Amino acid sequence: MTLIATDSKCIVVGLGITGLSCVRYLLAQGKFVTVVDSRSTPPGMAECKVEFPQVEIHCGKFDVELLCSATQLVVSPGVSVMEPAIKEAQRRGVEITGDVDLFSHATNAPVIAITGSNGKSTVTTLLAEMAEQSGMNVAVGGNLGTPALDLLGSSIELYIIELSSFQLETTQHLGALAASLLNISEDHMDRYPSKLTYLQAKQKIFRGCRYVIINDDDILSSPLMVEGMEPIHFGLGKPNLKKFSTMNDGAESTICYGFESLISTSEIKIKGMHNISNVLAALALGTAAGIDLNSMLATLKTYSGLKHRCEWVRSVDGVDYINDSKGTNVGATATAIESFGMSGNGKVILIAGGEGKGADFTPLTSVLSDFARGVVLFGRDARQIESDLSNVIDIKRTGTLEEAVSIAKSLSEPGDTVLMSPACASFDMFSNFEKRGDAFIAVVGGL
Ligand code: UMA
Ligand code: ADP
Repeated sequence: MTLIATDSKCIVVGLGITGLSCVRYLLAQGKFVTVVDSRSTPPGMAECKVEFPQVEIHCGKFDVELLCSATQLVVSPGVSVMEPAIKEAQRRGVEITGDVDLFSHATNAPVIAITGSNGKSTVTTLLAEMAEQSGMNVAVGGNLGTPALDLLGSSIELYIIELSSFQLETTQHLGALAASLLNISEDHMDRYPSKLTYLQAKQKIFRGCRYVIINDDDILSSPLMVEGMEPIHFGLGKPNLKKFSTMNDGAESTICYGFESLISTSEIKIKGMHNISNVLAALALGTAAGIDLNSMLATLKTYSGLKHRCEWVRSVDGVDYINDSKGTNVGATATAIESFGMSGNGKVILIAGGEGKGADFTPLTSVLSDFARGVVLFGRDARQIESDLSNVIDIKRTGTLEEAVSIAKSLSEPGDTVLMSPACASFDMFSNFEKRGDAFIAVVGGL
């Protein structure tokens, strides 16, 4: 006989991959589950109908009374908790939660959690590779791709999850073994009324956390420390006790812990100062997780980074073409321009544009005037970006990525770098950043 806990009614809000993972998990817990999605045909609908024919699915505008009839709303990351129907349900006493809360209640195994405006996927995957190389049975996912609930397994020794501000909005208590807010720069301003609200969502990662991994280069990465929390620091600045940083004796630069050198930066496969910062974060998180130091250092010599992140594509007529399609906010793009501007012999020609997410692009002006020869803009918000950057540099605007690459080529000189780092989401023209990166690679391949 199956026992059904009919005292509670869970409504899953959103039927993408997260919504599906929540339905699957809640039904296995014996809960009564209904699904709502404001889209007319949400991507998970067909699968849900086949796998769980007993679950009611309501599509279209959220029905406030329906949401208020729930005991619990399990809200997907794509839906803001500020959505009026959700606010109203909350006002009437309905519990608001999300998949990450459900996940953290469901496991006793240690969880390492990573958020930040940039570098999340790099740190998450690097740390996962370190843990695997040390022989641990790890599960890795979250915002990276696999919803947290789909990672659950009885033999998992360590969970490593990347979390977005969207996922953290609904996370009341994570209780991670170690957590890090890698850095903060403006993003998702179409979802948040201010940078402060975005930061407040990110800071929720530290709730109930044991080891707090603090970036000394970004003051906003640190929470208000409470009893039971232990800090481990990292940063590109001066070495210190209990800190992962870098030392330079003139001849070589090394990664160090405290005042002890661990590995020369020249031995690390991923390049650029932002990646050194990512390496330091991974070492600090790995130390908190008890991963063997030698395994971590060995991984640094082999981990080659993820596709679409400052990825070298090809050299044509002495010009390097770089795919940074995952550069989807101003902070990431500024970092990429600086990184290639400082390391290359020539100048950068930036290809940018897409869905601007309400961002202010003016912070790009100083790095562009220092390192760029020109900017080529494409996509929906090209005009707004142009007006934010006006008078700084030679700007061209065009309709397609093909034309953008061709214009960038005509502007370039030997030694230059053509960098596609859009500072924008891709959804105006592509289904995701991977498709945009692949399109760039294909166009560059045809030059
Ligand atoms: N949507 C509606 N109505 C709804 C529900 C969703 O219009 O009722 C829209 C959302 O506005 C969004 C889209 O549908 O544009 C997808 O939302 P979702 O919550 O169904 O998303 P999932 O398919 O479950 O994927 C989510 C994350 N997506 C978002 O946060 C938008 C994925 O991160 C994540 O990999 C996945 O869960 C597993 O954890 C993607 C992402 O773009 C890669 N993340 C943002 C980023 O990295 O910048 C935060
Ligand atoms: P996220 O998962 O947070 O989007 P990724 O690791 O996928 O971050 O990197 C996306 C882009 O962000 C990179 O291609 C690079 O341009 C930039 N980036 C990566 N790490 C950092 C960092 N530590 N600081 C600033 N920018 C970074």
